[in-house]
Amino acid sequence: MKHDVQAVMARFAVAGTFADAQPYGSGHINDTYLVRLQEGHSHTPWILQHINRNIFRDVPGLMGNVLRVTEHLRRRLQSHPGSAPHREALTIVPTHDGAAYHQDAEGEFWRVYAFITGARTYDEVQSRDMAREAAKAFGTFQKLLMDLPAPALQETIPFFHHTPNRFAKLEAAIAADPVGRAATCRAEIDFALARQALTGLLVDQLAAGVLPQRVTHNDTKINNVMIDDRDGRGICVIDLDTVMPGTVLYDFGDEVRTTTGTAAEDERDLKKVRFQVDMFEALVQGYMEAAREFLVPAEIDQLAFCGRLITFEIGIRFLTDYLEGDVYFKTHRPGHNLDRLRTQFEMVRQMEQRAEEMERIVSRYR
Ligand code: ADP
Ligand code: GN1
Ligand code: MG
Repeated sequence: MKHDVQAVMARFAVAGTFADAQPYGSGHINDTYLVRLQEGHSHTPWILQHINRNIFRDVPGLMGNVLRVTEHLRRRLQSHPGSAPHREALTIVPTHDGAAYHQDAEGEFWRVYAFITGARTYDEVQSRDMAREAAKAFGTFQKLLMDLPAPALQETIPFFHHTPNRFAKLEAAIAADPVGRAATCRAEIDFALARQALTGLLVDQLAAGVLPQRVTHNDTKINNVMIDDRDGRGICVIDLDTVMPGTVLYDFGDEVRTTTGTAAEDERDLKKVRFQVDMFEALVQGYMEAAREFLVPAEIDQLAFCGRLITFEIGIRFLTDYLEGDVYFKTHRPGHNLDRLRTQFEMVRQMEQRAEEMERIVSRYR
Protein backbone atom coordinates (compact mmCIF):
# COMPACT_ATOMS: atom_id res chain seq x y z
CA MET A 1 0.00 0.00 0.00
CA LYS A 2 1.37 3.39 -0.89
CA HIS A 3 0.21 5.06 2.35
CA ASP A 4 0.75 4.41 6.07
CA VAL A 5 -2.92 3.78 6.62
CA GLN A 6 -2.52 2.63 10.20
CA ALA A 7 -0.84 5.89 11.26
CA VAL A 8 -3.45 8.01 9.53
CA MET A 9 -6.33 6.05 11.02
CA ALA A 10 -4.93 6.67 14.51
CA ARG A 11 -5.73 10.37 14.09
CA PHE A 12 -9.48 9.73 13.94
CA ALA A 13 -11.85 9.33 16.87
CA VAL A 14 -12.68 5.66 16.38
CA ALA A 15 -12.52 2.85 18.92
CA GLY A 16 -10.39 -0.28 18.56
CA THR A 17 -6.95 -1.27 17.34
CA PHE A 18 -5.84 -1.54 13.73
CA ALA A 19 -6.52 -5.01 12.25
CA ASP A 20 -6.05 -4.65 8.47
CA ALA A 21 -6.66 -2.43 5.44
CA GLN A 22 -7.08 -2.85 1.72
CA PRO A 23 -7.49 -0.53 -1.28
CA TYR A 24 -11.18 -0.28 -2.14
CA GLY A 25 -13.40 0.88 -4.99
CA SER A 26 -12.55 1.89 -8.53
CA GLY A 27 -12.46 5.69 -8.53
CA HIS A 28 -10.21 7.68 -10.86
CA ILE A 29 -9.20 10.49 -8.49
CA ASN A 30 -8.97 9.74 -4.74
CA ASP A 31 -7.58 6.70 -2.91
CA THR A 32 -10.10 4.73 -0.87
CA TYR A 33 -9.26 2.12 1.79
CA LEU A 34 -11.42 -0.29 3.71
CA VAL A 35 -9.90 -0.31 7.20
CA ARG A 36 -10.90 -2.78 9.89
CA LEU A 37 -10.45 -2.03 13.57
CA GLN A 38 -10.67 -4.69 16.24
CA GLU A 39 -12.29 -4.55 19.67
CA GLY A 40 -12.20 -7.89 21.45
CA HIS A 41 -13.50 -10.43 18.95
CA SER A 42 -15.37 -8.02 16.76
CA HIS A 43 -14.12 -6.09 13.74
CA THR A 44 -15.57 -2.79 12.57
CA PRO A 45 -15.07 -1.57 8.99
CA TRP A 46 -14.43 2.09 8.13
CA ILE A 47 -13.88 3.94 4.86
CA LEU A 48 -10.67 5.98 4.85
CA GLN A 49 -10.02 8.29 1.90
CA HIS A 50 -7.00 10.21 0.72
CA ILE A 51 -8.28 13.29 -1.11
CA ASN A 52 -6.42 14.29 -4.27
CA ARG A 53 -5.37 17.87 -3.60
CA ASN A 54 -3.96 18.40 -7.09
CA ILE A 55 -7.51 18.16 -8.34
CA PHE A 56 -9.41 19.47 -5.32
CA ARG A 57 -7.56 22.73 -4.68
CA ASP A 58 -9.70 23.78 -1.71
CA VAL A 59 -10.14 20.71 0.49
CA PRO A 60 -11.38 22.70 3.53
CA GLY A 61 -14.06 24.23 1.27
CA LEU A 62 -14.90 20.82 -0.14
CA MET A 63 -15.24 19.28 3.32
CA GLY A 64 -17.37 22.26 4.37
CA ASN A 65 -19.76 21.38 1.55
CA VAL A 66 -19.79 17.69 2.48
CA LEU A 67 -20.49 18.49 6.14
CA ARG A 68 -23.35 20.83 5.33
CA VAL A 69 -24.88 18.37 2.90
CA THR A 70 -24.61 15.29 5.13
CA GLU A 71 -25.98 17.16 8.16
CA HIS A 72 -28.87 18.55 6.17
CA LEU A 73 -29.71 15.11 4.76
CA ARG A 74 -29.62 13.64 8.26
CA ARG A 75 -31.99 16.31 9.60
CA ARG A 76 -34.39 15.82 6.71
CA LEU A 77 -34.29 12.00 7.03
CA GLN A 78 -34.86 12.13 10.78
CA SER A 79 -38.24 13.70 10.19
CA HIS A 80 -39.21 10.95 7.71
CA PRO A 81 -40.87 8.06 9.54
CA GLY A 82 -39.27 4.73 8.61
CA SER A 83 -36.02 6.12 7.33
CA ALA A 84 -32.60 5.10 8.68
CA PRO A 85 -30.44 8.25 8.61
CA HIS A 86 -27.19 6.40 9.42
CA ARG A 87 -27.63 4.22 6.31
CA GLU A 88 -29.23 6.77 4.01
CA ALA A 89 -26.69 9.55 4.47
CA LEU A 90 -22.91 9.43 4.82
CA THR A 91 -21.52 10.00 8.33
CA ILE A 92 -18.21 11.85 8.65
CA VAL A 93 -16.05 10.59 11.50
CA PRO A 94 -14.15 13.42 13.22
CA THR A 95 -10.49 13.49 14.19
CA HIS A 96 -9.47 13.52 17.87
CA ASP A 97 -9.46 17.33 17.57
CA GLY A 98 -13.05 17.33 16.34
CA ALA A 99 -12.15 18.27 12.73
CA ALA A 100 -13.90 16.78 9.69
CA TYR A 101 -10.57 15.86 8.07
CA HIS A 102 -6.92 15.34 8.92
CA GLN A 103 -3.97 16.98 7.19
CA ASP A 104 -0.75 14.99 7.60
CA ALA A 105 2.86 16.22 7.84
CA GLU A 106 3.21 16.14 4.03
CA GLY A 107 0.12 18.29 3.66
CA GLU A 108 -2.05 15.43 2.38
CA PHE A 109 -5.75 15.38 3.31
CA TRP A 110 -7.64 12.43 4.81
CA ARG A 111 -11.19 11.70 5.93
CA VAL A 112 -13.11 8.79 7.40
CA TYR A 113 -16.72 7.74 6.79
CA ALA A 114 -18.72 5.24 8.80
CA PHE A 115 -19.06 2.09 6.69
CA ILE A 116 -22.58 1.39 5.47
CA THR A 117 -23.24 -2.31 5.91
CA GLY A 118 -25.69 -4.56 4.10
CA ALA A 119 -25.37 -2.62 0.85
CA ARG A 120 -22.84 -2.26 -1.96
CA THR A 121 -22.04 -0.41 -5.16
CA TYR A 122 -21.90 -1.83 -8.68
CA ASP A 123 -19.58 -0.65 -11.44
CA GLU A 124 -22.01 -2.03 -13.99
CA VAL A 125 -25.77 -2.05 -13.67
CA GLN A 126 -27.24 -5.51 -13.07
CA SER A 127 -30.90 -5.03 -13.97
CA ARG A 128 -33.56 -2.52 -14.95
CA ASP A 129 -34.74 -2.55 -11.33
CA MET A 130 -31.30 -1.41 -10.23
CA ALA A 131 -31.28 1.38 -12.81
CA ARG A 132 -34.68 2.57 -11.60
CA GLU A 133 -33.64 2.43 -7.95
CA ALA A 134 -30.38 4.29 -8.58
CA ALA A 135 -32.14 7.06 -10.50
CA LYS A 136 -34.76 7.36 -7.78
CA ALA A 137 -32.03 7.67 -5.14
CA PHE A 138 -30.29 10.49 -7.02
CA GLY A 139 -33.64 12.24 -7.53
CA THR A 140 -34.43 11.93 -3.83
CA PHE A 141 -30.98 13.29 -2.98
CA GLN A 142 -31.69 16.41 -5.07
CA LYS A 143 -35.14 16.76 -3.54
CA LEU A 144 -33.89 16.55 0.06
CA LEU A 145 -31.29 19.23 -0.68
CA MET A 146 -33.67 21.73 -2.25
CA ASP A 147 -34.13 23.54 1.05
CA LEU A 148 -30.45 23.58 2.04
CA PRO A 149 -30.15 26.90 3.88
CA ALA A 150 -28.08 29.70 2.26
CA PRO A 151 -25.32 30.45 1.44
CA ALA A 152 -24.80 28.48 -1.77
CA LEU A 153 -22.31 25.62 -1.67
CA GLN A 154 -18.76 26.45 -2.71
CA GLU A 155 -17.78 25.74 -6.28
CA THR A 156 -14.97 23.32 -5.46
CA ILE A 157 -13.96 22.78 -9.09
CA PRO A 158 -14.88 25.88 -11.10
CA PHE A 159 -16.52 25.20 -14.49
CA PHE A 160 -16.79 21.50 -13.63
CA HIS A 161 -19.75 20.83 -15.93
CA HIS A 162 -19.23 23.76 -18.26
CA THR A 163 -19.01 21.79 -21.51
CA PRO A 164 -17.88 24.77 -23.69
CA ASN A 165 -15.01 25.33 -21.26
CA ARG A 166 -14.09 21.63 -21.49
CA PHE A 167 -14.19 21.96 -25.27
CA ALA A 168 -11.85 24.97 -25.19
CA LYS A 169 -9.40 22.94 -23.08
CA LEU A 170 -9.55 20.17 -25.66
CA GLU A 171 -8.81 22.63 -28.47
CA ALA A 172 -5.82 23.94 -26.52
CA ALA A 173 -4.51 20.40 -25.97
CA ILE A 174 -4.89 19.59 -29.67
CA ALA A 175 -2.99 22.75 -30.61
CA ALA A 176 -0.20 22.22 -28.07
CA ASP A 177 -0.01 18.43 -28.52
CA PRO A 178 2.56 18.31 -25.67
CA VAL A 179 3.38 14.58 -25.88
CA GLY A 180 2.89 14.10 -29.61
CA ARG A 181 -0.23 11.95 -29.42
CA ALA A 182 -2.60 13.91 -31.68
CA ALA A 183 -1.54 11.89 -34.72
CA THR A 184 -2.63 8.68 -32.95
CA CYS A 185 -6.26 9.81 -32.52
CA ARG A 186 -7.18 11.92 -35.54
CA ALA A 187 -10.56 10.23 -36.05
CA GLU A 188 -11.52 10.84 -32.41
CA ILE A 189 -10.38 14.47 -32.61
CA ASP A 190 -12.50 14.98 -35.74
CA PHE A 191 -15.49 13.34 -34.03
CA ALA A 192 -15.14 15.80 -31.15
CA LEU A 193 -14.58 18.92 -33.26
CA ALA A 194 -17.67 18.16 -35.35
CA ARG A 195 -19.86 18.44 -32.26
CA GLN A 196 -18.93 21.83 -30.83
CA ALA A 197 -22.46 23.11 -31.42
CA LEU A 198 -23.82 20.80 -28.69
CA THR A 199 -21.61 22.04 -25.94
CA GLY A 200 -23.40 25.23 -24.89
CA LEU A 201 -26.98 23.98 -24.95
CA LEU A 202 -27.44 23.49 -21.21
CA VAL A 203 -25.06 26.10 -19.79
CA ASP A 204 -26.65 28.79 -21.96
CA GLN A 205 -30.10 27.94 -20.62
CA LEU A 206 -28.73 27.90 -17.08
CA ALA A 207 -27.12 31.32 -17.54
CA ALA A 208 -30.37 32.67 -19.01
CA GLY A 209 -32.38 31.40 -16.05
CA VAL A 210 -34.44 29.02 -18.20
CA LEU A 211 -32.96 26.12 -16.22
CA PRO A 212 -32.94 26.61 -12.45
CA GLN A 213 -29.76 26.29 -10.44
CA ARG A 214 -30.06 23.66 -7.72
CA VAL A 215 -27.83 21.69 -5.34
CA THR A 216 -26.47 18.88 -7.49
CA HIS A 217 -24.11 15.93 -7.05
CA ASN A 218 -22.15 16.20 -10.31
CA ASP A 219 -20.67 12.67 -10.29
CA THR A 220 -23.72 10.41 -10.43
CA LYS A 221 -22.05 7.29 -11.77
CA ILE A 222 -23.96 4.12 -11.00
CA ASN A 223 -21.19 3.17 -8.55
CA ASN A 224 -21.87 6.23 -6.45
CA VAL A 225 -25.12 4.89 -5.04
CA MET A 226 -25.26 2.09 -2.49
CA ILE A 227 -27.78 -0.63 -3.30
CA ASP A 228 -29.32 -2.52 -0.38
CA ASP A 229 -28.37 -6.23 -0.40
CA ARG A 230 -31.77 -7.30 0.87
CA ASP A 231 -34.35 -5.35 -1.08
CA GLY A 232 -32.34 -3.78 -3.92
CA ARG A 233 -33.31 -0.23 -2.97
CA GLY A 234 -30.90 2.61 -3.72
CA ILE A 235 -30.32 3.62 -0.13
CA CYS A 236 -27.46 6.10 -0.05
CA VAL A 237 -25.81 8.49 -2.46
CA ILE A 238 -22.06 8.64 -1.81
CA ASP A 239 -18.94 10.33 -3.23
CA LEU A 240 -19.94 13.89 -2.37
CA ASP A 241 -16.72 15.68 -3.41
CA THR A 242 -18.39 17.52 -6.25
CA VAL A 243 -21.68 18.58 -4.62
CA MET A 244 -22.08 22.11 -5.92
CA PRO A 245 -24.63 24.44 -7.44
CA GLY A 246 -25.60 23.24 -10.92
CA THR A 247 -28.33 21.87 -13.15
CA VAL A 248 -29.92 18.50 -12.36
CA LEU A 249 -29.49 17.62 -16.03
CA TYR A 250 -25.79 16.85 -15.74
CA ASP A 251 -26.73 14.54 -12.85
CA PHE A 252 -29.41 12.71 -14.77
CA GLY A 253 -27.12 12.68 -17.81
CA ASP A 254 -24.29 10.95 -15.97
CA GLU A 255 -26.71 8.25 -14.83
CA VAL A 256 -27.59 7.71 -18.48
CA ARG A 257 -23.91 7.62 -19.42
CA THR A 258 -22.98 5.01 -16.81
CA THR A 259 -26.12 2.88 -16.80
CA THR A 260 -27.39 2.46 -20.36
CA GLY A 261 -24.26 0.87 -21.89
CA THR A 262 -23.51 -2.85 -22.08
CA ALA A 263 -19.76 -2.43 -21.52
CA ALA A 264 -17.35 -1.01 -18.98
CA GLU A 265 -16.19 2.59 -19.36
CA ASP A 266 -12.77 1.33 -20.51
CA GLU A 267 -13.86 -1.62 -22.71
CA ARG A 268 -11.41 -2.05 -25.63
CA ASP A 269 -13.73 -3.94 -27.95
CA LEU A 270 -16.21 -1.36 -29.25
CA LYS A 271 -18.44 -4.11 -30.63
CA LYS A 272 -19.39 -4.83 -27.03
CA VAL A 273 -20.59 -1.26 -26.45
CA ARG A 274 -24.32 -1.05 -26.96
CA PHE A 275 -26.79 1.60 -25.79
CA GLN A 276 -29.83 -0.04 -24.15
CA VAL A 277 -33.00 1.91 -24.50
CA ASP A 278 -34.81 -0.19 -21.88
CA MET A 279 -32.25 0.92 -19.28
CA PHE A 280 -32.89 4.51 -20.31
CA GLU A 281 -36.60 3.98 -19.75
CA ALA A 282 -35.93 2.50 -16.29
CA LEU A 283 -33.87 5.57 -15.40
CA VAL A 284 -36.56 7.98 -16.55
CA GLN A 285 -39.16 6.07 -14.61
CA GLY A 286 -37.16 5.99 -11.36
CA TYR A 287 -35.98 9.57 -11.65
CA MET A 288 -39.46 10.94 -12.39
CA GLU A 289 -40.86 9.05 -9.41
CA ALA A 290 -38.64 11.12 -7.12
CA ALA A 291 -38.29 14.34 -9.12
CA ARG A 292 -41.60 14.88 -10.91
CA GLU A 293 -42.83 17.10 -8.09
CA PHE A 294 -40.01 19.63 -8.42
CA LEU A 295 -38.80 19.54 -12.04
CA VAL A 296 -39.85 22.42 -14.28
CA PRO A 297 -40.88 21.71 -17.91
CA ALA A 298 -37.61 23.14 -19.28
CA GLU A 299 -35.72 20.49 -17.30
CA ILE A 300 -37.93 17.61 -18.43
CA ASP A 301 -37.50 18.83 -22.02
CA GLN A 302 -33.76 18.04 -21.82
CA LEU A 303 -33.86 14.62 -20.10
CA ALA A 304 -33.45 12.79 -23.41
CA PHE A 305 -30.57 15.00 -24.54
CA CYS A 306 -28.50 15.45 -21.39
CA GLY A 307 -27.05 11.92 -21.37
CA ARG A 308 -25.62 12.43 -24.82
CA LEU A 309 -24.13 15.76 -23.77
CA ILE A 310 -22.36 14.55 -20.65
CA THR A 311 -21.14 11.40 -22.39
CA PHE A 312 -19.60 13.72 -24.97
CA GLU A 313 -18.20 15.92 -22.18
CA ILE A 314 -16.54 13.03 -20.34
CA GLY A 315 -15.30 11.73 -23.69
CA ILE A 316 -13.56 15.03 -24.46
CA ARG A 317 -12.12 15.10 -20.93
CA PHE A 318 -10.57 11.64 -21.48
CA LEU A 319 -9.34 12.81 -24.90
CA THR A 320 -7.80 15.96 -23.40
CA ASP A 321 -6.09 13.92 -20.71
CA TYR A 322 -4.77 11.47 -23.29
CA LEU A 323 -3.35 14.37 -25.33
CA GLU A 324 -1.82 15.92 -22.20
CA GLY A 325 -0.04 12.69 -21.26
CA ASP A 326 -2.47 11.14 -18.68
CA VAL A 327 -2.07 13.75 -15.97
CA TYR A 328 -5.60 13.89 -14.50
CA PHE A 329 -7.36 10.50 -14.39
CA LYS A 330 -5.62 7.49 -12.85
CA THR A 331 -4.61 5.14 -15.66
CA HIS A 332 -3.70 1.47 -15.27
CA ARG A 333 -2.34 0.65 -18.74
CA PRO A 334 -0.95 2.47 -21.80
CA GLY A 335 -3.78 3.89 -23.88
CA HIS A 336 -6.26 3.63 -20.99
CA ASN A 337 -7.70 7.10 -21.58
CA LEU A 338 -7.88 6.35 -25.30
CA ASP A 339 -9.97 3.24 -24.61
CA ARG A 340 -12.20 5.25 -22.28
CA LEU A 341 -12.81 8.07 -24.73
CA ARG A 342 -13.61 5.62 -27.54
CA THR A 343 -16.37 3.94 -25.51
CA GLN A 344 -17.80 7.38 -24.68
CA PHE A 345 -17.85 8.49 -28.31
CA GLU A 346 -19.37 5.17 -29.38
CA MET A 347 -22.17 5.74 -26.84
CA VAL A 348 -22.67 9.28 -28.15
CA ARG A 349 -22.95 7.93 -31.69
CA GLN A 350 -25.60 5.41 -30.66
CA MET A 351 -27.54 7.93 -28.58
CA GLU A 352 -27.64 10.25 -31.59
CA GLN A 353 -29.30 7.47 -33.56
CA ARG A 354 -31.82 6.75 -30.80
CA ALA A 355 -32.61 10.39 -29.97
CA GLU A 356 -36.23 10.36 -31.12
CA GLU A 357 -36.98 7.13 -29.33
CA MET A 358 -35.56 8.62 -26.14
CA GLU A 359 -37.73 11.73 -26.56
CA ARG A 360 -40.82 9.54 -26.91
CA ILE A 361 -39.98 7.68 -23.71
CA VAL A 362 -39.59 10.92 -21.76
CA SER A 363 -42.92 12.17 -23.06
CA ARG A 364 -44.62 9.05 -21.65
CA TYR A 365 -43.41 9.80 -18.12
CA ARG A 366 -43.96 13.56 -17.98
P1 ADP B 1 -14.15 7.51 -5.48
O1 ADP B 1 -14.16 9.00 -5.59
O2 ADP B 1 -12.79 6.99 -5.50
O3 ADP B 1 -15.09 6.88 -6.45
P2 ADP B 1 -16.08 6.79 -3.39
O4 ADP B 1 -16.40 7.76 -2.32
O5 ADP B 1 -17.09 6.59 -4.45
O6 ADP B 1 -14.66 7.19 -4.00
O7 ADP B 1 -15.73 5.40 -2.70
C1 ADP B 1 -15.23 4.30 -3.43
C2 ADP B 1 -16.04 3.05 -3.11
O8 ADP B 1 -15.99 2.77 -1.70
C3 ADP B 1 -17.52 3.18 -3.42
O9 ADP B 1 -17.80 2.83 -4.75
C4 ADP B 1 -18.16 2.24 -2.42
O10 ADP B 1 -18.16 0.91 -2.91
C5 ADP B 1 -17.23 2.30 -1.23
N1 ADP B 1 -17.75 3.24 -0.20
C6 ADP B 1 -17.58 4.58 -0.15
N2 ADP B 1 -18.16 5.10 0.95
C7 ADP B 1 -18.71 4.07 1.61
C8 ADP B 1 -19.42 3.93 2.86
N3 ADP B 1 -19.67 4.99 3.64
N4 ADP B 1 -19.82 2.69 3.24
C9 ADP B 1 -19.53 1.60 2.49
N5 ADP B 1 -18.86 1.65 1.31
C10 ADP B 1 -18.45 2.85 0.88
C1 GN1 C 1 -14.00 10.89 -11.96
O1 GN1 C 1 -13.44 9.87 -8.99
P1 GN1 C 1 -14.50 9.31 -9.85
O2 GN1 C 1 -14.03 8.09 -10.56
O3 GN1 C 1 -15.81 9.14 -9.10
C2 GN1 C 1 -14.32 12.36 -12.26
C3 GN1 C 1 -15.73 12.45 -12.84
C4 GN1 C 1 -15.83 11.62 -14.11
C5 GN1 C 1 -15.42 10.19 -13.80
C6 GN1 C 1 -15.37 9.36 -15.06
C7 GN1 C 1 -13.51 15.02 -9.72
O4 GN1 C 1 -14.87 10.42 -10.97
O5 GN1 C 1 -16.01 13.80 -13.16
O6 GN1 C 1 -17.14 11.63 -14.60
O7 GN1 C 1 -14.13 10.11 -13.15
N1 GN1 C 1 -14.24 13.14 -11.03
C8 GN1 C 1 -13.56 14.32 -11.01
O8 GN1 C 1 -15.45 8.01 -14.73
O9 GN1 C 1 -13.03 14.80 -12.01
MG1 MG D 1 -17.11 6.92 -6.50
